[in-house]
Amino acid sequence: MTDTETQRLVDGAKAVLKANDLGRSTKPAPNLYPHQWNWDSCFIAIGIARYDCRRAAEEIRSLLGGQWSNGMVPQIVFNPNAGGYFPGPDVWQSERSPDAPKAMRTSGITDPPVLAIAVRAIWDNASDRAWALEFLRDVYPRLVHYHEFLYGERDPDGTGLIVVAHPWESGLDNAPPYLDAGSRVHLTYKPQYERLDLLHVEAKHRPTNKDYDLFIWLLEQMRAANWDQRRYLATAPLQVQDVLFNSILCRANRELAAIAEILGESPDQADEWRARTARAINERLWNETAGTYFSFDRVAGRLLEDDTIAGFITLFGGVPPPERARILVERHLLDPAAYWPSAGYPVPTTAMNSPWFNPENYWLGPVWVNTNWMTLRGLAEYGFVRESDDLRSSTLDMVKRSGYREYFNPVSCEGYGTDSFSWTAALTIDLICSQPGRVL
Ligand code: 2M8
Repeated sequence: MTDTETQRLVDGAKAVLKANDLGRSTKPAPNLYPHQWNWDSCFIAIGIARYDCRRAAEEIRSLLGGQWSNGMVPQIVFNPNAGGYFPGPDVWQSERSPDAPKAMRTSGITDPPVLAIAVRAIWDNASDRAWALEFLRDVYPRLVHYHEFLYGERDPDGTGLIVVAHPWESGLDNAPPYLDAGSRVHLTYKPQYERLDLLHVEAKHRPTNKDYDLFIWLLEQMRAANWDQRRYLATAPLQVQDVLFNSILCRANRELAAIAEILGESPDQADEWRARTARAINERLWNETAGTYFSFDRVAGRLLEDDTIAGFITLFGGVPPPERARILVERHLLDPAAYWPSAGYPVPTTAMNSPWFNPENYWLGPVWVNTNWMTLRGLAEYGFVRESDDLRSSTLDMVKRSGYREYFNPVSCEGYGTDSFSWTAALTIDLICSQPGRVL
């Protein structure tokens, strides 16, 4: 890509983020997602930190404004000035829980825990060290509290494997493991609701009505328990010890330990959490025959052997020993029939040779910039530098060709979902800046 093309990509990305700016937070997209989402804001902050650390810090402070008193950082912090999203605050009714914040309304579940990773990125980019230290000091106890929530309330076996209780908590809502585990959930009634997402995106690119029935029915079960995590988990019909979520948590613990050291606090707890979760992923989620990691269905008591991108996110988490990393990369990631199309765009979110694969539908196959971003960082850290560089180039090329779309066809590169998608824009900036010798 020429310097002019790269500059155009950066300018376009900044324009998307500016247009989606709500003041102290950024909505993921202009119409489809008008509130603040947890992991979206973390990726957004990582991109914005490349040119405006104070604004990136505001993004995080705004998200933490929605933190519950039990430590949970919710998946959505609702913007009181926006409607048009289903399920909105009146459906979630977070106020049923004494733990929910009083000043604002949020959803009642969490999201993949990218938070400490974003905070660390702000520190790494800040030139005003005194200001950055103040920022770390301010948010650090709340990051610890969030991780205490995950280990205290979402690790019923005490193994270090956190349970995801709703497909929306996984971030990969209709990915095969959730449709698989979801197919065993018996919906005791048909929930009544009206979808709004289909006003903005074609149905064939979004989850099905059947998937939404599961999403809403589960929401209603959790709401009936007044968002009491322990009470709900005791009989929860969907419980997944998710590879992607737990791998991100390993990475977040590593960054949390680094933040602790910067602040002169003890890193021991974060280190112990990281080691515990990494050990459990290696002991319980690795499948020797397949040569990859799978999520575990805690209700059915079995691995969800659906081949998805989640296995590669373990690299970002620093989870696999070198020998397993080599198997993951050489046998799976670089397989042209599965994840690395010879004339196309890696990395499809579901293997192309999986029966679930659909190149146009949401998390069932399209390429997403955030999963590529995590995968290529993991690759570089495990020494697969050329593959990481190639993945960065193809990801940027994809955005250059099709715009700041939500997701992309791995073969044709066609963009789907919403346009002007914030994390695509933000991580495009970060990918450009992470090239050697490149500053904005
Ligand atoms: C998508 O999920 C939301 C529910 O959280 C939705 O479909 O309404 C997912 O891609 C999720 O990972 C993402 O955080 C969210 C906002 O971009 O959209």
